[in-house]
Amino acid sequence: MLETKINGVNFSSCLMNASGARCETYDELIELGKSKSSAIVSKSSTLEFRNGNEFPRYKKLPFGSINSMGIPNLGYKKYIEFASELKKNGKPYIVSVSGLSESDNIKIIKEINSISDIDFIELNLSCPNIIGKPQVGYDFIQTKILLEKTFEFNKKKLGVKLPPYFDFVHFEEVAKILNQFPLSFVTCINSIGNGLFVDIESESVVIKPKGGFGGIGGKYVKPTALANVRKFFELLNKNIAIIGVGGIETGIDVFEFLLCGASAVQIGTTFVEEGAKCFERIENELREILKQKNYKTIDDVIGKLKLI
Ligand code: RRO
Repeated sequence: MLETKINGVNFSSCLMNASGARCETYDELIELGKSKSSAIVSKSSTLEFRNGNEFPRYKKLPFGSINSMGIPNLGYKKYIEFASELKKNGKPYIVSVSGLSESDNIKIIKEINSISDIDFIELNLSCPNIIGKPQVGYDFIQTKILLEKTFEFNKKKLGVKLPPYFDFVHFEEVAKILNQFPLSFVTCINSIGNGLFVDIESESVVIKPKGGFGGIGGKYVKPTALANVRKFFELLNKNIAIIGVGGIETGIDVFEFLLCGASAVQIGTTFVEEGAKCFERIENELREILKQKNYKTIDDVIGKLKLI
């Protein structure tokens, strides 16, 4: 009932973790393997190990979260090394790549191309938290050049993780670029970059890096995430699947993303706060709402949002 397929690869359900949430260490990835997440998505990886930004760098907020992690990760070689063990779970293994430069991205993607136990690359074009580095996805020329260089050699199934867009002209410009490449999927959205939360009691910011500015996730971003999924569903070639992320807490939230055109969804803030049991709970809630509405499979729901 909840199975989905992305570029010929079967997923036992449409629910998986979002990159960044509890997926940095070997133990966290093994736990994802044992959970009901239908895939294992790694933390965004860079050429070398990174400690990330200063603490505190993540804070739960009343309706979501703010983070400025700064890509703490083990370095891409470790996520390659873990692949054969992680594949024993039989789930797709998706390695997120967020090189600090175009040449870093190309080098990492080249190496992953020869690793058969990695099913997909999720190329992150949207990390908002590296000081002095703009989000690649907001620079359309740089995005196009990176994808051109990647697909000169890339044979691995590859998707891109996008920042949120807010303007119809920007959606059209980005979609025109993405449609030129054999992408397996787009994941939208990454956190809304450079939000600010104020703690009234201490009269201060709540995270240390970048003067308190950080990526906003959770309920705050759900309408923006749904809008991005919907717009890209309208504009992208039908062979590019859409993975929705942003503020999913319940099965009803997933149902909304499916209606807007997502073939799968990823869970970030809720997974951080609730742990791996969230996948089973949300799966059960989704099954319940599909039953109530007499849907047999999620394919009957995907993209069927009605206009009034
Ligand atoms: O590590 C981070 O600071 C981070 C990344 Br790579 C990302 O893509 N999105 C985010 O909210 N934080």
